[in-house]
Amino acid sequence: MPSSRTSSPPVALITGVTGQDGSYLSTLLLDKGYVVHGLAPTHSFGLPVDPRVTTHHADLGEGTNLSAVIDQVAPAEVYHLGAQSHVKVSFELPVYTAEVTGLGTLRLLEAIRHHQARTGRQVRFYQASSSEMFGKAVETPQTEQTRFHPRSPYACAKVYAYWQTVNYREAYGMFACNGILFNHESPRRGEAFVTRKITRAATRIKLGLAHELRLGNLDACRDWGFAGDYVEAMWLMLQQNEPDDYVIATGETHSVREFLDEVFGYLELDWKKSVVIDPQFNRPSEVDLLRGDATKAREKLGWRPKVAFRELARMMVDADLKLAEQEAVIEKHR
Ligand code: G4F
Repeated sequence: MPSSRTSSPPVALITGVTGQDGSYLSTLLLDKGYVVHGLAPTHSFGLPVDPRVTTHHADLGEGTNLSAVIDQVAPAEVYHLGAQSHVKVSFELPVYTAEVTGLGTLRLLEAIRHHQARTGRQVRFYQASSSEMFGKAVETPQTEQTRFHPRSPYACAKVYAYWQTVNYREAYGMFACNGILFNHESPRRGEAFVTRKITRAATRIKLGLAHELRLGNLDACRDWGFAGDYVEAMWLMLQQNEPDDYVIATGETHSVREFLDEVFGYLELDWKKSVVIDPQFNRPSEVDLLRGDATKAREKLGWRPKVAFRELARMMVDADLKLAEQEAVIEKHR
């Protein structure tokens, strides 16, 4: 049941609506009968937004316009997905990342707190926390109790946002939840992230559109799940009686090398013939191994992942093969 207790459809606001998660979450909420509003930066080059979503051009760097949008939309639920979310980029833009990913969350929480005080209406808040906060992980698998050791400006900003979310819950009684999501991918994943970079390149190589794939550290291990499954967990968190924090993960870990094996193997190619190791894709400090334990989410939310590693890799390859085929047709007629 959506959290709104009124008879009119519940209203949700999604920040970062042009991203992968924003795209899947919009569809999920629209299918459940929500009125969906989305926050998109004016300069966004993201995914196309479902035409049933009302978009607002507001920026996480600017508190006044966030307040204006919250007051105008009067959402029952806010899903805060907007961020500078690329880990490697955060080393190049640490202050910008702190502004958007860290302070942007605080600005939004403040806008919601003032809106609640003015109107007396409760707004439920979801914070997109990240497994990157575990960083140089002190234990495996990681749970809600695992101590954070962030390894990038991005992860530091996410730790800040995590604690602000907890603090607004404790200090002001806000219904605020952290979803600590491990890596989650899909055919809609941005091409700068390693899984999609690999499936795009491998399918283009298959069709003779490319010959080389330049990558950094192949030994890094991640707990990769399907974004479509993970947005369901976000919604479930906001439907509970009490706000809380949850790890969302598959419980399996695989290296970048294994992802290459899976993708190139499926395409009957040998990745060793195409992959070139390029240090420009290494990070000044790396997160070597992440694997999450989502027992709490399973027991309290009834959530479990539906798509496994192999199926995920193949789903992405199948989608990118179609894209590459379209590119090949365009090439041919050039
Ligand atoms: O795909 P990645 O860039 O994802 P990363 O850094 O784990 O972060 C993603 O997941 C987090 C958890 O959900 C999010 F919070 C975050 O916003 C983002 O969505 O890199 C995965 C691994 C890294 O260890 C990286 O060093 O792949 C390694 N890698 C090796 N070569 C590469 C490359 N990563 C990228 N992006 N590009 C490469 O060429």
